[in-house]
Amino acid sequence: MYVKTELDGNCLVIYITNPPVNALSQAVRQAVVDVFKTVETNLDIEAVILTGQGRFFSAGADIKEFGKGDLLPSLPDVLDYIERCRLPVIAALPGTALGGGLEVALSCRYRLSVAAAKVGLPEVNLGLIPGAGGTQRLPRLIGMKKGAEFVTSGKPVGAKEALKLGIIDEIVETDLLEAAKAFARSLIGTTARSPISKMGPPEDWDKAAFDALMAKTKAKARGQVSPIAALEAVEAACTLSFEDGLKAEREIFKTCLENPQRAGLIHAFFAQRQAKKIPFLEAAVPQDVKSIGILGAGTMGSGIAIACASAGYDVLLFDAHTDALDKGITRIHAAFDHNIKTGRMSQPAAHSAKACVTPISDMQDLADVDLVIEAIVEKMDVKRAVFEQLDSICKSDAILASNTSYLNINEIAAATRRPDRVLGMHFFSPANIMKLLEVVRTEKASAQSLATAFAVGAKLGKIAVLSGVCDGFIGNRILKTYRAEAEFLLEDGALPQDIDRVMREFGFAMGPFQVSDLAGLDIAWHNRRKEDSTRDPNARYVDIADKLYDLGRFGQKTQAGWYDYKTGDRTAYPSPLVDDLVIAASQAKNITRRDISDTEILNRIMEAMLSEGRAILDEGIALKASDIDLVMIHGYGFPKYRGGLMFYGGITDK
Ligand code: 3H9
Repeated sequence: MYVKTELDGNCLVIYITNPPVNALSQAVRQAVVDVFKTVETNLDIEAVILTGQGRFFSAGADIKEFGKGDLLPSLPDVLDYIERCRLPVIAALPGTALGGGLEVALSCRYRLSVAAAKVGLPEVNLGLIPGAGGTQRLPRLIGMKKGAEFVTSGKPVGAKEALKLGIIDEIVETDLLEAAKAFARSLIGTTARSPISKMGPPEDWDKAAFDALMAKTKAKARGQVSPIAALEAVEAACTLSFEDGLKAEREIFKTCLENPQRAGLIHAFFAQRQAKKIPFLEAAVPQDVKSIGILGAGTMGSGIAIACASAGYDVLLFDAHTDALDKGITRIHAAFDHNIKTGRMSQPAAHSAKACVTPISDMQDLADVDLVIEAIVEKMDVKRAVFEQLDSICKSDAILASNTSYLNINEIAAATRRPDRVLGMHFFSPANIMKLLEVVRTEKASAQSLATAFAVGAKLGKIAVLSGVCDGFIGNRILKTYRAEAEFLLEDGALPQDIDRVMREFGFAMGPFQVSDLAGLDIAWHNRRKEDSTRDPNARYVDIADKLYDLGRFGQKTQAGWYDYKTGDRTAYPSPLVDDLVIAASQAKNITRRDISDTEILNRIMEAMLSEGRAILDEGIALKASDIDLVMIHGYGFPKYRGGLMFYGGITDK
């Protein structure tokens, strides 16, 4: 049953009934059309309400149906039935209406909602544009500028904002359906307002303003086509009749549907949902976590503290050095103040988050916390000593997590008497912004401990992915092969600026050498020295970065690294000195430099990463190929519209 109806006197309530989110699958569309046909013939019905069963009005078209051909009736056909209905249809939103869900609501004559409802057109995030009149109706209703914002950002707004914009006519604080019925009955015998399709084009249409918006959208899209396509459809709404605009929208929608970016983005959407589905954690009940101790008030520890406090956890921030602790607290407060300034957080929310963070200089104060996240120096002996100490201080059921980027957490766990409650929670810098969290499964970690880490990750708004223990876990291990191959390419004939350009054109925000200049060549140099004793002496080692370090070229911080920089200017200028160094490095190894095409650069880097990805899968470090995709997208800037590394390489989960 995809639609349920209830007749209350002369008022028909139609419920979309397709749990969990009332997606508008073919069966739902057919059922809605069938009901509307009966409305036409049953003249006892004098008022019609369309609503959703449960907490969603509808999350839009059924994403699983894309790419499966035309499954009739189409959503635009359904909207046609609703709009042409002999009675004015009232949409009653019991919760969220997204994409096609909002388009359905916009085809109704009036819209009422609960206060918790959200509305939005997020199709752009799936590589699509609204394809059932959303780009034509919404700008007519709320104007070109606001309409453009909706379709290009894909961000939903709350009911209050929707009311202000005129998307919703009324927020109902009492019983939604009773209010909707009363509203519908009050219309009987009156002339209802015209449908949105009969409204004139947006009054704020301004070609110059639109062109500026398009230029901004193109710059921001970085290779993704859907935001630009969505804006083109808005232009059609402003310059064509409704019917012609609808045709233009349909054409643009179809082009997006066939673009591989749509498949990549939809893969990423489902990958995110799949990452939570871990067979051996299904039965585990997460522990209750209210308070979190964070060890280390450096950049990473402070970022984690901001994320935890923003999510409402009580945070005890420990650092053995008073200076570092003071700096950490200052950094945290500055971040919350910045959030207020930029409108990301309300003043009361930021103040209460600030109040959640308590600085402590005595580790004994961690005795009662539910979870500890350690973010101190990357030295095994120091970490083992700290975990041994934590083990004796913290209550017996507290979970102890390390934020190490590459150390063997099994060894850290072995320093405690609770190895089942020790695991990795690897955040990415800045930890309050970056979405990725690698939850690292140690040999003895219990299902409950891992489930708890996932639950905390979800509360922090992170995309948590399970990783096994290995050097660098999933992400840094792949990153290492990326960097290594980029450096091999240098010796073989490419220059840093060639490689960086190719990777930017592929969709990364920055190339590997720009990233290296940003992160600091000195830090990477120290990391390499730690690996000297264990590195395979027969492995190919490129020493150009060491030579740059010797010259004091540490990257942006010294205004010289792989590139040259000017004061107050972060532009990376290719450096003749670095070019000479690169050429000299090839000569020193008797490598004859040759022209390396852009295609070779891309293919070699991708193949190096893919080969590591395959090994990570084979070894069981990642459970699924799509988990690797998520790590690369959300931790390393792999373009989401390409679906992630493994998807790009044609490797998907069975
Ligand atoms: C569109 O409408 C195009 C039209 O303009 C034109 C057409 C011609 N379809 O995220 P959750 C599943 S494009 C199918 O874990 P939450 C999801 O996979 C669409 N399935 O819950 C998951 O399944 P499972 C535009 C969907 O509460 C389950 O529902 N709409 C759809 O954290 C629960 O999802 C969007 O882009 C769907 N549309 O978040 C909205 N949506 O249990 C996309 C969800 O098997 N959806 N599922 O893993 C979302 O943003 C979130 O899912 C939502 C709920 C906010 C709705």
